[in-house]
Formats: sequence, structure tokens, C-alpha cells
Amino acid sequence: MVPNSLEKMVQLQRNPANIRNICVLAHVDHGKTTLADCLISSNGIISSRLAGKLRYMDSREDEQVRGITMKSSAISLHYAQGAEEYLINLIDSPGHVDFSSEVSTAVRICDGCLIVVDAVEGVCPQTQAVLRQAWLENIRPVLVINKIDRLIVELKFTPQEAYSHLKNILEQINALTGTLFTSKVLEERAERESEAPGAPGAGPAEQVYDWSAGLEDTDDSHLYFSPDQGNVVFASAIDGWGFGIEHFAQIYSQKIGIKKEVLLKTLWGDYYINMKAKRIMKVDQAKGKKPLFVQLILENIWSLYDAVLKKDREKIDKIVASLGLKIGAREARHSDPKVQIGAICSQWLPVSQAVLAMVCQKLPSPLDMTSERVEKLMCSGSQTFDSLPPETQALKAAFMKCGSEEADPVIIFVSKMFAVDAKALPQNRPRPLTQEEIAQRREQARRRHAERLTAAQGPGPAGPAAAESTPETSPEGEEPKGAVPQGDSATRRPAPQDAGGQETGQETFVAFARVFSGVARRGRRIFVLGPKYSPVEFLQRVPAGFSAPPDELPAVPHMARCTLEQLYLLMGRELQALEEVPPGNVLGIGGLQDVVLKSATLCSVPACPPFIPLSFEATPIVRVAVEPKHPSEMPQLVRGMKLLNQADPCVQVLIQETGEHVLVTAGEIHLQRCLDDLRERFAKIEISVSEPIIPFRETITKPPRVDMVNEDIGRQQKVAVIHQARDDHSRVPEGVQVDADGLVTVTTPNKLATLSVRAVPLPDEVTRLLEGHGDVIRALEQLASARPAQRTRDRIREFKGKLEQHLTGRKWRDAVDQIWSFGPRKCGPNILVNRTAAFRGSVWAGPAGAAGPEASRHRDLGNSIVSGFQLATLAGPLCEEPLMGVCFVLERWDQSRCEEAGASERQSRDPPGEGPPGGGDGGGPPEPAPEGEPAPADCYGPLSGQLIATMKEACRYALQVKPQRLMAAMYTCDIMATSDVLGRVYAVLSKREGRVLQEEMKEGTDVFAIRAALPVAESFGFADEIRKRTSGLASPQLVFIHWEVIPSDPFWVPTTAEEYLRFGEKADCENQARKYVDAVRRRKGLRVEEKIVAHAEKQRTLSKNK
Ligand SMILES: Nc1nc2c(ncn2[C@@H]2O[C@H](COP(=O)(O)OP(=O)(O)OP(=O)(O)O)[C@@H](O)[C@H]2O)c(=O)[nH]1
Ligand SMILES: [Mg+2]
Repeated sequence: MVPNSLEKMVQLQRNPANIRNICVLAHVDHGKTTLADCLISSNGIISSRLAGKLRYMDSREDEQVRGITMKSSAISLHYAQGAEEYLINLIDSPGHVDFSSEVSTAVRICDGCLIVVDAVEGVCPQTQAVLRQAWLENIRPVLVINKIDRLIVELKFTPQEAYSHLKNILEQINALTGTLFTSKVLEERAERESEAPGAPGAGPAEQVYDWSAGLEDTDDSHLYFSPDQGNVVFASAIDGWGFGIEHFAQIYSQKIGIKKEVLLKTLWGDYYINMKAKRIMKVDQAKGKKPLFVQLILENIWSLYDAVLKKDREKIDKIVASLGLKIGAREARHSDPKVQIGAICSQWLPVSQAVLAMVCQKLPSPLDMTSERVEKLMCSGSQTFDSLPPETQALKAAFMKCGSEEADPVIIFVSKMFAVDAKALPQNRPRPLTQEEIAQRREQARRRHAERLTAAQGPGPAGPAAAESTPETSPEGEEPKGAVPQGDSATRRPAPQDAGGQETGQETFVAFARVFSGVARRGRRIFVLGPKYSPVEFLQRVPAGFSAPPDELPAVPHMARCTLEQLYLLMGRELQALEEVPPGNVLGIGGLQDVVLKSATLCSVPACPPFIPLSFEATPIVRVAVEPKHPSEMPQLVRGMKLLNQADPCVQVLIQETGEHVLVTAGEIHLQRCLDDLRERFAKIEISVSEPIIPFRETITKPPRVDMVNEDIGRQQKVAVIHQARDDHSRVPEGVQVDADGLVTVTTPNKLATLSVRAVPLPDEVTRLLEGHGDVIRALEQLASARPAQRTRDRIREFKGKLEQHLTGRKWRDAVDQIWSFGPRKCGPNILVNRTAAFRGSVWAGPAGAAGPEASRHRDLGNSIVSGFQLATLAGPLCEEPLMGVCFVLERWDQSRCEEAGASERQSRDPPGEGPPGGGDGGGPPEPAPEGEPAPADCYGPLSGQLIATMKEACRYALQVKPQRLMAAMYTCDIMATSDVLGRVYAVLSKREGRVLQEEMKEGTDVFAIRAALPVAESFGFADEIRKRTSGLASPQLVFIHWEVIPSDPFWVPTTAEEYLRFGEKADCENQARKYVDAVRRRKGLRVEEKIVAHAEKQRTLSKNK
């Protein structure tokens, strides 16, 4: 088969009704790339023999080596169904969690997706994740149940067993769809209600809450997967076959003489056929009747596999003849049964036919874009569609129409930037020469030859050099245009070669994009809208009806302009240059790297809003510091990291306060890929990489009720515990007062202000609430400066309500109203509560009410206290990691001598030269006291600065007198393992402090799905270890879920008799928290309390030992 010509593709691109933009989504290793191979081979781009082995879409070397996909990439395919011709833009996506951000970039520019499920493993965690992503983007899914051959060959199921198993898988995935659907309907309803609160006529009767209202009246039948709906294909991609039941309904309606419509309804389900009566009846299990699906479909496939595996030549020939197939002699005699099966099945039931037919019939074209999806794409942030300006709302029609007229606005979304070697771009690829060029070159060569001859005859000093500098075999050095005088060419020649040399090593970026409306033409000027761009602002600045070429419009923030320099058709490993791309197509755009970082909206009219940001499932958590092997190569590294940042949707590249260059990645494999890219493509230097920096959080807990041997702490022990707490207090220096229940009182060095602070652990729910509402808290901070939209205010109110709900009891009375700030960085999971009498200006209040110099001064000093709190929460006392789940209560803020302070501060602003007589009575920094007239407190600097430091210290001491704990980042770890390697999986898990949460046997198989919690700190090398210990049979998927308190006390020493008995006096057994604390402190260069010599008495010199 000849691959399709570019002209054909260009022609197909013009008919949006016959375009399908689809992506393949699944759990890792369920066969997406193999399936894509089959579809690609149907277009003749790869040979059908290689389909499944080549994994064409895995174009990176490491993808081929590791056998997993790491990026999403697109290819355009042609498919003809009867008279209709379709263009299918297929995007293969990775299934590994580390690369789930690539899935987000793919679903955004598609209208439908193929969900692939492994028939043995069934629905897996990533299947759920991708299905959810498809729902969030409002794209329509269809299902491919792949690897059915494994049911025959590996599990040795009978057709009947296979049928029940497949039914089971369908139920699982439909249950999942059901949950997504229900939650979506409920969410929408909640939204509608919140938008119209107190709608007229809402009497008391309507306030009765009926959770299921709205569910019944929403039609959901088309959402579910069912073979009779035509949205399920059963396949074995590796053997090249697949079918939907329509195929068989067609065949059997002719063969048996039952209507196709009837067969379509009954081929899947518990129906059997009474051959004699030619009637279809309900299955009666007792009579041992087989369902139609088993009898008419599965048994045929099973018997074919059976014949081939048993090498029953005769039977094979019979089947082949009865199916009317022609098998090549080479395949027919091949000794490998797999090859035979592939050859027969891929002719009998070609998977590409089944899948592409389903795609064209069941998935929407760009013209079918729902208005719901358009509205969602256009409403970023907390806006609603109705609140957009009318000019913007008008664009919705353009989306839905997908118009290609001149007047239609051009709207393009770039979902990611991918790096390509500049050499691989079509414009840089060597192209075949035209006839004229060949003639021209011939002429040139002849002339050169003649010149050389003359030069040889009359030898001059320039002779040999000139001859050398005109190598005949330098294709890229040749300038086909015109003859170049020889002397000139000798000097000019190196230039193009140099440029070529540079280009070979250069990466350029191509945008992975889709045209939603209008025609993208080369050379067109267009706006680039950043995520914060607001059309409202533009429309306010520019008078209505104003139109001008893009470059003459006034500058608006977050908007840039660019030219569509190159347009490409994405063909897997290749790019083809295009002049224009009509709407509804996926395309590549060159020349955007300076204006687009990772994703962007391009539009020809400024009324367009930026699309909502992509939703990423994975949280980048693994950080490493990188540096060049040779310090002089720093600039290359910085440049390389910048490129890497652009090329990967999910990686974060930071320069820390310490000057370290840090990469934050989603997981170990992602990290490996980023480092490889950095070394080989972007920086091209040797780099050294630190051990992964594992993040921790510090927190405090309530005092324990039981001791380490799980005994109640009785009276006597309590005394011991209090003794230990005293020891803790010894860490608090002189001059800081600590009362019995942990209230810490510190005075500023100049003795003018006194602060009393207490640290209280927050309930878990509150910490989680704070973590989940970072955006609301940030909005709260802006409350003082701007009035937020109604929706934001609603969310703030809701958030406050939830906080009040969780912070109940005497201890928390009024606490919510007294919240002063959140920290660290003003939006973290810690709270500062102000209980002082004169407190005004809680976070909920917005701009502080009271005016006047005194109030404003109070507020200024208050800011210092908040800053002190921010600093304290940024780095805790255990190992300088951020705090989490701690509430600091400011109980007293004594500033009785505030006037004085004001006076002294005013003085301090006077010219320098004055200072206090001494450094106060200890505690203050030992600054040299300058001579001059006495002005108390000056040497400590302005009061505001002192307050910051004092507040910070007070918070730290308040923490130290409470039981401190370390919190570790946790992964959930999903592993599929067969029963024979289960033991080894558990061994590895327990060695790494993993905790099994759930274990489930996949019905009908001996595969176990295990879900465990694993500290991130223990996860490095985990995947490799599991793979090695189980000989590659199990591979884990790790996803960050939350922070968890490590129960052991990092400062724990035995206090009670039982504990002494159990742990010994030294308690030198492992203390997990202590181990982590010490490791972090060592990394940060902090003091570590460590015994360097343990068991000194056992030391002997070698010579004595003899
Ligand atoms: N038995 C069997 N094996 C299959 C089938 N399809 C794919 N495989 C095998 O499953 C493995 C994974 O296939 P891939 O196509 O790379 O899977 P993938 O979904 O693209 O994986 P990721 O891209 O890493 O998520 C390969 O070893 C394939 O040979 C099938 O139909 N039957
Ligand atoms: Mg793949």
C-alpha cells in the first residue's frame, strides 16, 4: 500500500465534518502504542508485518529501550468508509503516571478518545485517571478491550469464561462512568443553585434536600459502554485483530436469516439462539445454553487459536478456506504460531477496520463541539460565561461553526511545545533537486574542472589552496544560485558550513496545537494571549468597533504578537510543511519559541479570552539539584534548563535562594528522562546530580496517651514524661518564659514589646482544608486591595463556614474570626490567630476599618508580627523545613511603652552617630555601641525589625515545648502482581516502610491489585527493586497523595520501665523520624547530634587482635 500523498491530506483537512481528532488513553502497558501501530500500518506508513513490533510512535530512543511511551505525539491517517473519506488525527499518549501531564496536553486538542483496557488486568488506577481527564475536558470516549489473546493463551479460559470476564470488565468501567456522571450532574446542579440563591418562589417546601433530583431527568444511556451501542471493540493489537459486534451481526444476518437489527441487540447479552426455530431466546442457564456472543463469535476465534497452536494443518486450511482468506506461503509455513495467527486474523478481522469505523461513527467531528465544552474552555478562573463581554460571548458561534471564511476569527490553542532537531524540519531537510538545478550544478562542476585544469597548467601560489577549498563532494556547501568567483568562494565557503554545523546541534521548538476556528496561514500576524490576559481590559482600553492591523493596536498586558512562521502536518516521526491549515485540525507551528513558554492561546481577535489552563494530575515532587561538572559550563546549563522547561509540560526549574539549580519532576522515570534530555539535547554538557532532595514538613501533636510499648501513661509515668518535657524546655534559653501549658513569652531586645505565643496543633481536617483551598486563601489576601467577583466571595464564605465547622470546642472559640494570617508565603497550611484585646483586621475583614495615625502605626507593627510568623512557618526548628498544620495563637502583645518606641524609632531615623550606653542586659546582639548621646534601644535597630525577630523566636520556642513531629510526603503505590511474586512484593514494601492499604484479587485471574502507602523518602529505586525481585512481573505506579505525620518522636528516649526493658537504655534501635531529621540537617549543613564512636570499649587495634 502506498502512503497517502500530502495533497490528499491537505484536501481532507478542508472538510471538518469528516475529521476526527482522537487520542489513545490507557493505563501503562495496556497496548496503546501497539494499537496505534496497527492503525498506522493500515495507511501503509509501516508494514503490517512490523505492526506491534516497531512501536512507531515511540520515536525516542529511551522509549524504545524502556518499552514505555514518554510523550504524546500525533499522526494523521486516512480512512475510507464506502464513499466517505475521513482524516483521523491520532494522538498516542503515555500511560505511566510520571507522564500524565502529556495526557492532559493531548486531550485538550481532541474531540474523542479511545480508552484501551487490558483484558487480563481490567480497570487499573490510570484507567480511572484518564477516564476522569476525558470527562473533565468533555471529550467522548469509546472503548477497546485489548489483549483478548491473553485470555486464550495465558489464562486458558473457555469462551464462556472469557465472556463472563469481559462482562465483568465492562461493568467495572461503566460503574466508573456512572460515578463520574453522577458527580458531574450534582456539581452542575450545585453551581446552578449557588448562582441563583433565593430564586423567587423558593418556598420552604423546596428546601427539602433531594440529592438525586436532576439525575433521573438527565439522559445518560449514551454514556455507557456497551457492544450493542457500537462503542466497544474487542481486540488483540499484537495479533492484529479486532471486532465490534456489528461486523458479526452483518455476517450472521445473511447466514442465519435473522434481521441485523435484532442481532445487534442480542449478540451481546444473555440470549441464545434456537437454531431450529430460528428464534432468539433469553438464556436459561440450567439448560446449558450458550450466549450468542460465545457461540457465534468467541468459539470461532478460540478454535482458530487452538488449531494454530496445536499446528493442526488440516484444520487451519479448512478455516482459512471457509473464511475465504488468502495467506501468503511464507506466513502459512512459518514455524512461529504467532506469525500464522497474525497473518490469518489480521485479514479476517482487521483491527484497524473495526477501530477506525467505530471512531468515525461514534466520535464527534470538530463541528459537533458542544456548547458546554466551548463555554468551559472560554471561562478561565472564576468567571461564568454570562459574565464575559458580549464581544467575547459572540466568539462561541465561531467555535461551533468551525468556519474557514476569511472573516472568521482564527483561534488556535497550543497545548505544549516539543523540541525537534533543527535538521529534521522539512525546510532543512535535503530535498530532491529539480531538473534546472541539476543542469546548473553540472554546468558549475564543468567550469570548476576547467579552472582546475588551467590552474594546474600554470602553477601559482594560490593554486593548490584554491583546489582544496573547492571539494566536489560538499553538497550543503554548494550554492546553486549563479556562479561565484573563485577567490570569493574560498573565503565565503566556511560560512554556510559553520551555520550548518551549529544547526545540527540546535533544538528548535514546534508547538503542538489545534486550530479551533478560522484558517491558519503562514506569515499571518496573530495575538498570543497569556493565561492572565483579560479581554475585558482590552475592550475597556480600545473603543468599540476599532479595527487595525495587529501591530497597531495599543499594548495590553499579557498579550504579545507573533507571526505564524511555519505550519506542519504532524506525521509521527516526521513533519511535513504546509501553507495553511483549515479549522478543526491538529498541527505543528514553528517559530513560536520566543513567545510561548509551554502553552498559549493564539487568536486573531483580541476579544478572545485565554483558554482555561490544562489540568495536571501529577504533582511534581522529586527534586534534585544539578550543576555542571566543569564550573565554567554554567551558562550552558542555565540555557539547557530553560529549554527543558519549555519542552516539558510538567517539569519545574528553579533557582533556589541558595543559588542551587533545582529540577522538580513528577517521579523517578520522569527525572531520568529530564536528565537525559539535559545532557544530550539541551545543555550538551556533563552534569552532576545531587541525591533527590526529599521534602518534609514539621508539625506538632497532642501529648501522647500511650507510651512506646502501647501502655497507658499512668500517673507515675506522667511525671517521667514531664521530666522529659522539662528537658525539652532546657532548649529554650534564659530570658524566655515558658509556662506549664506551653505559653511562651518573649520580650524584644529593647524591652519595649512583649509577645506571648502558644502553638496548637490543627485538626487534620483543617490542615487538609487549608491545603486544598490555596487559591481561596490567596484571593483572601487580595481582599484588602480589590473587590473580588461574586463567585470568589461565595467561595470565601463557604471556606470560612467549613473552617468554623471543624474548629469547634472551647479551645477554638471565635478562633476563625480572629485569624490574622496564613503561612508560609501567606497561603500555607498554618494559621496565626490573634487573641489580643485590641485586635482588628482579621483576614476576613478586608481593608482595616479604623483610621488615624495610632491605628495605622499599630497596623504597621502588626505587619512585622505577621512577617515573623511567616518566617517561623517557613522553616521549623527540627530541620528547617516548612511547618504544616500548626496554629500559633498570639495571646498577649504588650506594647504599653509604644509611645516611647515611636519616639525612639523616630530618633533612629536621625543621622547616625548616637547609640545606647551598652548592649542591654544580655540577649541582644553584641553590637559595638557607638559613642554619642544615649538613645535607648537604638542599637537593636527599628522596633519593627525587632518585632519580626522576636515573633519568629517566640513561635519557634512555642513549637519546641510541644511534642514535635516530622511529616513525610506519601505516595500511593499501585502494583499488579501475580500470586507467585506476591510475597516478594510485600517484602520490598515492608523493607521500605510501606503500608498495604488494600489488596484485591482481580476476578477470574490470579492477578492481585495491591494499593499501599509509601513514604517518598523510601521510594528511590523502589520501582527498580520491585521489578528486579519479581523478574519484571510487577511494576508499581507511584502518585503523590498527601503528607503524613511520622508517629515516632524524633527526640524520643525511653522514660518508663517498660520502655527501658524493651528498647534498652540507649534506645539505639532505629528511630525513623530521627533518621530523616538527621539526614536533612546533614544535607543543609546544620548541627547533627551524633555519636561518632559507639561501643568505645569494643575497639581494638588490629595488631592486638592477632
Ligand atoms: N498478548 C498481548 N500483548 C500485547 C497486546 N498489545 C500489546 N501487547 C504488549 O504489551 C506491551 C505494552 O505495549 P505498548 O503498546 O507499548 O503499551 P502502551 O500502552 O503503549 O504502554 P505505555 O505507552 O508505556 O503506556 C508490549 O510488550 C506489547 O507487545 C495484545 O493484544 N496482546
Ligand atoms: Mg505507548
